[in-house]
Amino acid sequence: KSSPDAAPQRLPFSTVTSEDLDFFRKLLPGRAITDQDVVESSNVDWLKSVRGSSEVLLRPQTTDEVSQILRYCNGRNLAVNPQGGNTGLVGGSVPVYDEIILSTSLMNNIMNFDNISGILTCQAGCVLENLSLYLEDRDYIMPLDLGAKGSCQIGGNVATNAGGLRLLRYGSLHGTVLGLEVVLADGRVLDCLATLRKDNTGYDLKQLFIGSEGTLGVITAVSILCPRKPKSVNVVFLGCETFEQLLKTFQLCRGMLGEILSAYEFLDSECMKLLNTHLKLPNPISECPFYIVIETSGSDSSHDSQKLHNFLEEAMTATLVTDGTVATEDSKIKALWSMRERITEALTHDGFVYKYDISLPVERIYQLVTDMREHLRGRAKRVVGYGHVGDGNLHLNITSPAKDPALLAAIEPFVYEWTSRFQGSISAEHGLGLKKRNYIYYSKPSQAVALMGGLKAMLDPNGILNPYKTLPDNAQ
Ligand code: FAD
Ligand code: 2HG
Ligand code: ZN
Repeated sequence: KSSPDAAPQRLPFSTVTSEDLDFFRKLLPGRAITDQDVVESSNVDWLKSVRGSSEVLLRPQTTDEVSQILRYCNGRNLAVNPQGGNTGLVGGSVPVYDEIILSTSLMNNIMNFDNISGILTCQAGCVLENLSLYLEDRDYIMPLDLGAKGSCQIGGNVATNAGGLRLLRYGSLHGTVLGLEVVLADGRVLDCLATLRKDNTGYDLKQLFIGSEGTLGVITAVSILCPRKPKSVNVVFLGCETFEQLLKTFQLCRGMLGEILSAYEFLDSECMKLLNTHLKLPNPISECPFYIVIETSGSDSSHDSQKLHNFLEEAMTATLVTDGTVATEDSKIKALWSMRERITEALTHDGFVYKYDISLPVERIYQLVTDMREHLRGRAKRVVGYGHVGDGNLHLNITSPAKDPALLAAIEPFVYEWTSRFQGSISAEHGLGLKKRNYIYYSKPSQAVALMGGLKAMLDPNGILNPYKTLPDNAQ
């Protein structure tokens, strides 16, 4: 019996022939790439932790081209790896063997924006930050925001059901995505690109593809409900002594800021050291064991600052927080957000990173970090905790000078068993990809996994779409 971490066996897909290349080159003139220098960057993930050996990168521009590619590959039994901005953190976005990489990067047209309803319809390859800039000019914003915004694409966001920094306020993509266009494995185009807020005509098929990580279909277009751009935004960076105080501050802040609260994020002092050391970002306040980033977004700056002022006064008087700074102008807001958004980047400079993305009842999230530190007793270089407190989502990262199998054996399955004991999820927002696929049973019963396997078999009977990902090896 192989260990859950063992590399999967290559499944019996065909390999690409010169006839196949002729077909792709004719279909996509100049956009069927075989130059290995170019293909190489699409074979490696953002973390540089997994590497495939694909020799072909396809760059379609239209849904019809995606449809023709998949119909052909399905007929030839060629495996395909859908790829957006390649910022995924679980090894799902790059091939494992020689799967053809189907990149959505050239599918970057905005198709429509309705400035009464706030509904945006665009191709899947639009970069999140470009969509944000487009909307800001029209007094709207995207309902999601994340540190990878400059590279990740809306199709990749939907395919992973990315959470990010605004989920607390605007909810998950399962709520904000109103419609999808998806090309199925055999090339059929499923047009569920509705722009309606309400639609109960039968099963809500688009939901199946949100978070399916490229295993059920290629998302080619998205319609999404966007909130109005807030007229007033404030960001507060606070320090506190204990995680218990951080949670009490959260409760206080929910009560006192109410509808204007748009983010409640945290980092611990180990994260601060990473930011100082590797990115030379100075601590904006005095040293504390825990730091909180609070954002408010509202429509009346005097009302918002009054509320914020009252909250801060109360938090200080109750000695829940020990220090803090407030930003209202853009450049300082950005600087404070960097302290939270750039931790993932800072970690990559610290050595080999073991990354965990855990959902737990919120009062438990930091206990996992302290238990892990105690459990590892100095065997790791660093054990850091940060994340989306408001969503009960901890990012636990453990670094070591180099890849260390003994350390990994100490972390896993401890981390998964701990999470499962408290009914948590072993992947809150990053998905399962290649790296976490075999741990799905810690968070899902076998009947649920079997049903997932059944859906996969129905939609992609030859299993050509993103093989070795999401589903455990015994359900591929
Ligand atoms: P890719 O990485 O290219 O792909 C991700 C998965 O989706 C793969 O399985 C791929 O096969 C599939 N896929 C991509 N496009 C399509 C498509 N059109 N159709 C079907 N399948 C497709 N995630 C969060 O949830 N919250 C965060 O706060 C967050 N912050 C991040 C910060 C940084 C610095 C980085 C590097 C990553 C972060 N992520 C976060 C992880 C990641 O999920 C997101 O960056 C993003 O959602 C991935 O989008 P992408 O376009 O890069 O997709
Ligand atoms: C974040 O919230 C991302 O910053 C990345 O989800 C988390 O790198 C990580 O562990
Ligand atoms: Zn996150």
